[in-house]
Amino acid sequence: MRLYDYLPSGNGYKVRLLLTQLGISFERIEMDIVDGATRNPDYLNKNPNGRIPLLETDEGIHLAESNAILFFLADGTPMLPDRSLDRARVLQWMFFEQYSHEPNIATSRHWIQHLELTEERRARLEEKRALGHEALAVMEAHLATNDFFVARRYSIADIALFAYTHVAPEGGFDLASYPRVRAWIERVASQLRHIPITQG
Ligand SMILES: N[C@@H](CCC(=O)N[C@@H](CS)C(=O)NCC(=O)O)C(=O)O
Repeated sequence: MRLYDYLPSGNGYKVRLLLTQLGISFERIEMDIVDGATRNPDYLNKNPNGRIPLLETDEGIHLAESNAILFFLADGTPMLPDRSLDRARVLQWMFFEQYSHEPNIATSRHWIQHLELTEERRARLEEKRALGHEALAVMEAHLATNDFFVARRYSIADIALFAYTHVAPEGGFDLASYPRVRAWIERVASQLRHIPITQG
């Protein structure tokens, strides 16, 4: 199993974390995305969308999109519930993550940490800040009556949301007014075989 990855990426981290917690050994290939490493013809043959993470199985099959990779790897393990409604709820939270959370919180972090803050980006950051806080408020409300996102236990829905939530302050999001989100971050970080985002 091979994972095309980029260490600061939360999307890559989701897969690294799940592989580690499932005890699956893998080779990690670091791609310098800021330098355009995912846009060369060789890599585009593997993933025409030119992004990490990308999973390469021992049979040579390629699978892109972090949450699709989580779903594939977790199937048949305790990290993905069996009941169809619970599986749909996992997808519900993973689509929420990709539409309402990641484009605002992860993108702000990437721009602030790695890219030049042009006037245009500064203006768009303001908009992303408001939308990112809306997503955090949705999470805070759900966690008022739940310890985890689905089926009252740790699953890939938590991994998908944890990846960029726990580093949200690096994107300018103060988590002080989200005490339940902060308690959930602690719960996720205390799961067996947890690794930090900085660990390859
Ligand atoms: N929806 C995709 C997003 C993947 C993505 O945006 N990857 C970024 C790093 S987090 C990337 O590879 N960017 C490089 C580029 O766009 O050239 C997923 O969840 O995997």
